[in-house]
Amino acid sequence: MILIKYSVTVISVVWIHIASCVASESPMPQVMYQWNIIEYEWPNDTVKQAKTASGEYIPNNSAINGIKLYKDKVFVTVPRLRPGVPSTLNVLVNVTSPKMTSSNMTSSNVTSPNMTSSSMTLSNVTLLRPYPNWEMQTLWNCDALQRVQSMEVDPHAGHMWIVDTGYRESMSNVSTVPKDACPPKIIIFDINSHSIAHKYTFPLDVTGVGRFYLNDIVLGFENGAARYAYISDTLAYKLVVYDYKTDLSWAYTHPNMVADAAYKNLTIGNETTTIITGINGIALSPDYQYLYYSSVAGVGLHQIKTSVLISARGDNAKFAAAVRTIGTKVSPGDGMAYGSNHNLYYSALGENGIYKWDVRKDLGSAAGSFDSIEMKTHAEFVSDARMQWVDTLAIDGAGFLWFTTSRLNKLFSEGGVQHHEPNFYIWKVYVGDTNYMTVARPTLGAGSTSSSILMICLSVIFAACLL
Ligand SMILES: *[C@@H]1O[C@H](CO)[C@@H](O)[C@H](O)[C@H]1NC(C)=O
Ligand SMILES: *[C@@H]1O[C@H](CO)[C@@H](O)[C@H](O)[C@H]1NC(C)=O
Ligand SMILES: *[C@@H]1O[C@H](CO)[C@@H](O)[C@H](O)[C@H]1NC(C)=O
Ligand SMILES: *[C@@H]1O[C@H](CO)[C@@H](O)[C@H](O)[C@H]1NC(C)=O
Ligand SMILES: *[C@@H]1O[C@H](CO)[C@@H](O)[C@H](O)[C@H]1NC(C)=O
Ligand SMILES: *[C@@H]1O[C@H](CO)[C@@H](O)[C@H](O)[C@H]1NC(C)=O
Ligand SMILES: *[C@@H]1O[C@H](CO)[C@@H](O)[C@H](O)[C@H]1NC(C)=O
Ligand SMILES: *[C@@H]1O[C@H](CO)[C@@H](O)[C@H](O)[C@H]1NC(C)=O
Ligand SMILES: *[C@@H]1O[C@H](CO)[C@@H](O)[C@H](O)[C@H]1NC(C)=O
Ligand SMILES: CC(=O)N[C@H]1CO[C@H](CO)[C@@H](O)[C@@H]1O
Repeated sequence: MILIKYSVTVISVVWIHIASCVASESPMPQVMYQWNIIEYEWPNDTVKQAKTASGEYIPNNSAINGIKLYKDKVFVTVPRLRPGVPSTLNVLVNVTSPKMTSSNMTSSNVTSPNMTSSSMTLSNVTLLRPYPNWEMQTLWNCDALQRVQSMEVDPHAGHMWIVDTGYRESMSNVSTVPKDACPPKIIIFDINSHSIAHKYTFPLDVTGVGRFYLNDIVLGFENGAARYAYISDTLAYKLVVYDYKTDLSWAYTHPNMVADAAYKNLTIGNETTTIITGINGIALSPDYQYLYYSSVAGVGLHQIKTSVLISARGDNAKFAAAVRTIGTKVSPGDGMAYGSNHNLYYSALGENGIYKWDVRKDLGSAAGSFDSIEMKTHAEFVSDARMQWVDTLAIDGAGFLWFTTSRLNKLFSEGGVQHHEPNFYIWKVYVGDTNYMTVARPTLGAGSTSSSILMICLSVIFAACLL
C-alpha cells in the first residue's frame, strides 16, 4: 500500500525468529521476521559503499510492503516510494555470519529491542536478496523492474505475475508522463526455470498517464490456467483487467473506487496521517467468479462478478450496473485475502489487526446467494499493538495466513520511524485454509464447495504431518 504524504522514512535491519515451535494449529500470530532497518544482500562492500555515496541507496527509505509465498520461498517487495531503494523485488535469505551483512555499521547494529535474551545472537540475520537478480533492479532500464508494489504467484505453474507500475520521482506528479519514464507493465516470471515467460506493457489508454499507481493483483483461472489479472490502481481509482490469452487490457472506474473524503484522516495510535489512496486491497473467490475490493480511505466492501469484468471490456455503465457494496468494514484497511474455504481476511488499520469474514455464515440457504450476500458476521481475528499498518496478506499452501506490517503511519509522520525499535514485521498465523488458487479448475455450483472442503482437509492433515 502507499501513501502520498510522508516525511521521514527510517528502516533498519534484523530479524529474530520467534516461536517457530508453537503448535501449528495455534491461532496465535507468530512473528517470523522483524527488522529495525531493512538490509540487502550486496555483491560486496564496494558496491554498497558506492551506491550509498551516489544516493542510490538511502537506508531510511526502504519499507517492506508486499509478500507472497512459493514453496519455501518468501518474496517481499520494497516499492520505490522514495529515492534510494536499491531493490524493489526480493526473496528472503538467512545469513549466519555477521560479516556477510557486508558493513561493520550494520553488523554492529544488528540488534533487536530485546536482545537481552541469551538465545538471541548476532549471527543469524535475514537479508533481502534482489529477485531475480541485481540487474533486474536497474532504474531507468524499462526492461528491468522499476517500482513493484505487488505480485501474485500462480502455485500450479510456478509463475510470479509481477506488477511494475513504472518509475517517476513522484507518484503524484501528474505532469510527468511515461514518455520520460518507464511505463507500467506486467512481467510473468517462471520461478522454476528462472526466466521471463512473458512481458506486457500497458497502453496509455488503460493506465500510465497522470496520477496512477498499480497496487494489488489477483489471478483469475480458466480451464486450469491463470488467464486474467485483476489489478487495483490506487491513485487513478481504477480496476484494471489484463487478459494473458489475448494480451489485451482494459479498465473500469467507479465512484466507490476513490478516496472517501470522510476517511482521509487516518489515526493510528497518536498519529494522524492524511491518505488520498483509493481502491487497493482486492480478493478473489476460489471459483474465480467474484472479485472484492475496498479503498484505503473508505470502509465499503464492494463485490463485482468477474464475468462482467471480462465481458464489459471497460464499459463503466455495465460495471456500475453490476457492482454491489456488500458491507462496511470496521475501519479503513489495506490488503485483503480470500481463502479456498470461503474466508475473507482484511487489514483493519485503525484496529492494529485483521478482521475475518466467514463468508459461508452469511450465505444463507438459498443457492447462488453470492449474488445477494452481505457481509454481516465479520469479527476481529488478530490484533496486536505491534501490528501497525497491516499491509499485505497472503495465504500459503499449508494452512497459514502470512502478512506484513509496514508501519507506514510512522514512516509518513513527522517523527519517522526510529532505528532502535522494530519497524517491519512478517507474521504468520494458522487459519486452516489455503489460498483461493488452490483449485485451478473448480467445478461450479455445489461441487466447488465440497471439493474445496476436501482440499482444505487434505492440506490441514498435510500441514499437521509436517509440523
Ligand atoms: C534516518 O532516520 C533516523 C531517525 O529518524 C535519523 O536519525 C537519521 O539521521 C536518518 N538517516 C539519514 C541518512 O537520513
Ligand atoms: C563487487 O561486485 C561487483 C558487481 O558484481 C564487481 O563488479 C566487483 O568487481 C566486485 N568488487 C570486488 C572488490 O569484489
Ligand atoms: C530462516 O531461519 C529460520 C529459523 O531457522 C527459519 O524458520 C526460516 O524459515 C528461515 N528463512 C529462510 C528464508 O530461509
Ligand atoms: C570491519 O571490521 C573489521 C574488523 O574490525 C576490519 O578489519 C574491517 O576493515 C572493517 N571493514 C570496514 C569496511 O570498515
Ligand atoms: C521481545 O519483545 C516483545 C515485545 O516487544 C515481547 O512480546 C517478546 O516476548 C520479547 N521476546 C523475548 C525473547 O524477550
Ligand atoms: C543460527 O543459524 C544456525 C544455522 O541455521 C543454527 O544452527 C543456530 O541455532 C541459529 N542460532 C540462533 C540463535 O537462532
Ligand atoms: C514533476 O515532474 C516534472 C518533469 O519531470 C518536474 O519538472 C517537476 O519539478 C516535478 N514536480 C514535482 C512536484 O515533483
Ligand atoms: C482532517 O484533518 C484536517 C486537519 O486537521 C481537518 O481540517 C479536516 O476537517 C479533517 N477531516 C475530517 C473528515 O475529519
Ligand atoms: C501517545 O502519546 C502519549 C503521550 O505522549 C504516550 O504516553 C503514549 O504512549 C502514546 N501512545 C502511543 C500508542 O504511541
Ligand atoms: C558502529 C556503529 O555505527 N554503531 C552505531 C549503531 O547505531 C547507533 C544508534 O543508531 C549509533 O549511535 C552507533 O554509532
